[in-house]
Amino acid sequence: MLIKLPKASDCHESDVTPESFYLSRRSLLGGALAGIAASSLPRWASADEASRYADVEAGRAPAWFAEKLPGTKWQAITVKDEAITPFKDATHYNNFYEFGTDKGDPAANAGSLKTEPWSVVIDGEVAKPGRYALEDFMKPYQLEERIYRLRCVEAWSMVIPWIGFPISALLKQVEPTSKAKYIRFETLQDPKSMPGQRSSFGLIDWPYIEGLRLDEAMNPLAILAVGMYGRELPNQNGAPLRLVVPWKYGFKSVKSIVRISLVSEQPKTTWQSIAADEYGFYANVNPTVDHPRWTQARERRLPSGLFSPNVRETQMFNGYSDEVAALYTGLDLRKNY
Ligand SMILES: Nc1nc2c(c(=O)[nH]1)N[C@H]1C(S)=C(S)[C@@H](COP(=O)(O)O)O[C@H]1N2
Ligand SMILES: [Mo]
Repeated sequence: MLIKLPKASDCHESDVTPESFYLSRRSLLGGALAGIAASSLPRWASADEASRYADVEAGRAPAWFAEKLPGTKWQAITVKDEAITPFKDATHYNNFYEFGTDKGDPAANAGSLKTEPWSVVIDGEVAKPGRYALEDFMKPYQLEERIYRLRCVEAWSMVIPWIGFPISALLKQVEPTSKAKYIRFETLQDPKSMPGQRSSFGLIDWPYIEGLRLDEAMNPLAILAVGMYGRELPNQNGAPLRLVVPWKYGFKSVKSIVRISLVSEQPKTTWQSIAADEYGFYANVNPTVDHPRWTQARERRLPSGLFSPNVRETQMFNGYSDEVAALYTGLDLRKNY
């Protein structure tokens, strides 16, 4: 993100596909292209799920995901009048430093990540700590599709259809004690499969850590995602389990989670440790508080090309003020950036 000190103007237009198009496959169903389209779909997908998004690359969904997917509550929350970012852009323009610092590195390198078997540890201030195989961990939760804006602190944005479940449902299961004030998330640490963790480039103290205040985690918009675009998460997007908090800068949405801890003190997060004056704990999207090195008033919505830069005004809390502003009454958002 900032290790290479990019400026807001540092837009690698060649990284994105200017002419990428988004088209619901629904409109193709029954048409001449339907047969071709269907062949590129995940093997488990029913015709209905198959028709949901265009140009979705086939995945290899774990059995638990394939079983749960048909029960998904589709478009439980969505955005109005904003096009969904093409699958190709959402999966080839990524930040996942464990796999390299260039936007194309995660797509190129994350194939080495082994997501099955996967286990998640729940610990800290909870009545029910434990280590769970992911398929058991997921059992209590009904999947929901949430179409959210994603705003990176680097001033680009996308609209992504996630599949996941609210963190509040997890907290109900694990029962935080009265001492729990924050929730801390930890990414896998595995230098064997994550080239970024073995590079000499030593700014980041792995594993990647993020956190939320408990009331933020309880907000209905905060989810743990296991899928996107009607399929399981591609590795580069944080398979098999990642956080999504749409009113905060993207770096809060930690990927490939192996440990979730309820804690009494505010966790020290990865980006805070690297540059506390640039990346705060809150990291709420805020067009009126600039990053020390660039403005946050505007963003580039991907796909964005040289001749159609697709710049838009950034919205307070990324457009989710109605849902989340009350969490911050009385808090100085200039100090608590
Ligand atoms: N473990 C881990 N999680 C991470 C990152 C990372 O480098 N490592 N990058 C963050 C940043 S800066 C952003 S913008 C989002 C990008 O998510 P996406 O690639 O799925 O769009 O992931 C976040 N989660
Ligand atoms: Mo980001």
